[in-house]
Amino acid sequence: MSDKTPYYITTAISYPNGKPHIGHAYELIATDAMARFQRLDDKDVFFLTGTDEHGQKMQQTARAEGITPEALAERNSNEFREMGRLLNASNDDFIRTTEQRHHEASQEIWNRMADNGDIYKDTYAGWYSVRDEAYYAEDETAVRDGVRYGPQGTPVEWVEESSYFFKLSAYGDKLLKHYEENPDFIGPNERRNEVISFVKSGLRDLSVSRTTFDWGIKVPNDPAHVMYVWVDALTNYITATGYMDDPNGPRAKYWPADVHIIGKDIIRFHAVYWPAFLMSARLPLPKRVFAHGFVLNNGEKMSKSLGNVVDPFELLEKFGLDYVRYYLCREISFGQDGNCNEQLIATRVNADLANGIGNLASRSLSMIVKNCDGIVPQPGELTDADKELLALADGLLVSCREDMDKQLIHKALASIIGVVSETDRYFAAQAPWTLKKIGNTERMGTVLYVTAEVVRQIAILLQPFMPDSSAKLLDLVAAPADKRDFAALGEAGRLKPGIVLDAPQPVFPRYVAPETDA
Ligand code: ME8
Repeated sequence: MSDKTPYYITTAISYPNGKPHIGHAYELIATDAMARFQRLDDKDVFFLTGTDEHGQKMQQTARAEGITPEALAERNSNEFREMGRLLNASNDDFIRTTEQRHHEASQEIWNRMADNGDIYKDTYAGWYSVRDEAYYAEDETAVRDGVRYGPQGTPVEWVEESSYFFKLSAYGDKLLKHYEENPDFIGPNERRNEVISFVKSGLRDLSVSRTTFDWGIKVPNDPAHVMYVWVDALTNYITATGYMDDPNGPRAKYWPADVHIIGKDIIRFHAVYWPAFLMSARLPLPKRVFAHGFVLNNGEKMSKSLGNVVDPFELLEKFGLDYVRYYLCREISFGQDGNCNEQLIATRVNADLANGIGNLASRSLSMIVKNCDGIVPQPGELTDADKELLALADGLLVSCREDMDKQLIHKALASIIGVVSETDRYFAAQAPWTLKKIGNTERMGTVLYVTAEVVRQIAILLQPFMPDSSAKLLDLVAAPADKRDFAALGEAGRLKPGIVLDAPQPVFPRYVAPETDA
């Protein structure tokens, strides 16, 4: 058994009623960067993603396409899996809610909630949004042009049927107490405040089964009912750990999850319903739920009718994976909405990568190759400037860890890139080319050594965000395979004088937009 600390991180599971879009790609990339960061930081990581395949939306889409929901789910779930492969996602499992293991876990959690006296049968009458798969109170809806819409702008329909209910109303105070005692349970703060005021406004019991369609997990002992898709969907996080089946099983150590990464539109399900279900089933609660913002184009929601949809697959073709990963993690403040389009990506990657770390690595390492026979020089006595720069690089891990623990991935990246800028300034001020000209080869060697050492550390820290390009950067400084994790940062893994470097190959080429026939 591993003596590393377990760390469990999840994305939301996506509805496979269509192909993956940029929002799905964004969530997976960001969560992957967090999972990779923790792995490099010596945690025993379990990273889960998958597809949410039941519910009325799936059934309706399948009907419109003239295929079965099974076939729709199978086809699009494969698209999501393929997207994960193209994005270099390092998830340890991919769950599909149509799997047997998940049916069993969902029925188990249902039985536990029922055993606790929290499930009763009645009749539901109210508004339902199929697009959100959500029930809304009348005062959360509004009529425009004769159509009634829910709070997320999706149409709602009147539903009236026999239904099981979950006694959510009994959990308001318990939830508020939990938020109070665990201030980090919901992030960012805007979402925490939103959830608290929603709970304070009073919770009504939740309809948790449907009889007017059958594409779902059957309610135990009452097969005329299928579970409300969110009861089943949220349970996926625990299904994958096998915790309910065997609390000592091989993956049970991962429950409770360290963090669920989700979008802001589904915070209510994760921060209200999910903890209430778990309290009722007497299961431990996840430690944190963090909601990211939406990916927009010039501040506008992407939509087919506006013609402003940014397709993640096209971006990958144009820019290559690591530029897309970098852009999304760096430019959009995680937790806020942000923009994504080709112009913005080009500007950002050229500034930070081609002109930034790429240029720095190539200038400093090619000087070692040309002037030191490719041998990493032995540094002479360090000046204050050298020491200050090394201290900056050595200090990055602590600040990045703090940021990543709060899911502030953009902030961690900004501070890494900040050290690149400092190193650029150092390199320009120390001017090793002048030192060469005046014959001070020892000082030149020291400056090149210090710069290459910072490049090494930057490359290690960039791995979670750009795994392939960072590996190439680490090849350039001949970092051994077992010296690429965070234990090799700082003093412990210092670049070894005397090792031989090859002529640097460009890792971050400048992006030039292809000519268009305008
Ligand atoms: O909500 N920008 O699935 P989903 C950023 N099945 N994120 C976005 C986005 C955008 N433009 N659009 C969607 C579901 N997302 C449920 C989840 S979890 C137990 C069940 C995010 O396919 C969205 O917020 O509609 C969610 O976190 C994820 O993509 C999947 O959305």
